Amino acid sequence: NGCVKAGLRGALIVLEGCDRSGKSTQCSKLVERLVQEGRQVLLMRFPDRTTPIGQMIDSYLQQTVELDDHVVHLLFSSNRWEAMRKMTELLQSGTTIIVDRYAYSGVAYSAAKGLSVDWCRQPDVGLLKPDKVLYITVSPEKAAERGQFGTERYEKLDFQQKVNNMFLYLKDPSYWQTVSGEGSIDVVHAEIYKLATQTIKESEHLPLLKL
Ligand code: DGP
Ligand code: NA
Ligand code: NA
Repeated sequence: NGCVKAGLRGALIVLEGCDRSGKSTQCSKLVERLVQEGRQVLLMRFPDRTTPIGQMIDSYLQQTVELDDHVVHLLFSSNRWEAMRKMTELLQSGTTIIVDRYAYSGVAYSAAKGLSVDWCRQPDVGLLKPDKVLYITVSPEKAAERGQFGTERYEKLDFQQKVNNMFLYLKDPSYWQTVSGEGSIDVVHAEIYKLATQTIKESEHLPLLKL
């Protein structure tokens, strides 16, 4: 029934989307349900603002410091790299990891500022490759209606439109699936739950890959 089985690895499942797409709500709901079912599951998010690098990123996002766009890009990537050893061990020991944002946010947000996509991809080469990316789409107008938009750097309608376009450009149909985030929380959850449980099942015998 999907509970812990000896020797099987966990799946790496990433939720991506623009700000206010409902990603974080959906990540929590998904993890809560999988845990209730008795599965070995962990929720992670990037940026992880708790590490020293994450604290620099947090200051940048809260607009209390200014940093060069390249520097910020490398900090976000470093923040993912510092979690790789732990993530690899967890996956190999059978824990599924649900991740709120990953390297695709890294490229989408930095390339939306005008940095080259090729340059942006390089620091993330070698990170663990997700088994599935679930891209939650909400029109930027709808996202902006959801409140609190505009308190952090990047949370502006025209910039979010650029980010959304970059995500669509980066989307790799071989392991990405798009989920409409415009329905009710429960409707969106049902779709994400279905795709996530399929992915857990399909990944258990596959090798871990790298970006
Ligand atoms: P969140 O805590 O998920 O709302 O993310 C904070 C903000 O940081 C959000 O606007 C998206 C942006 N972001 C997340 N990851 C990256 C990244 O790797 N690079 C850049 N430039 N921005 C990112
Ligand atoms: Na945000
Ligand atoms: Na969020």
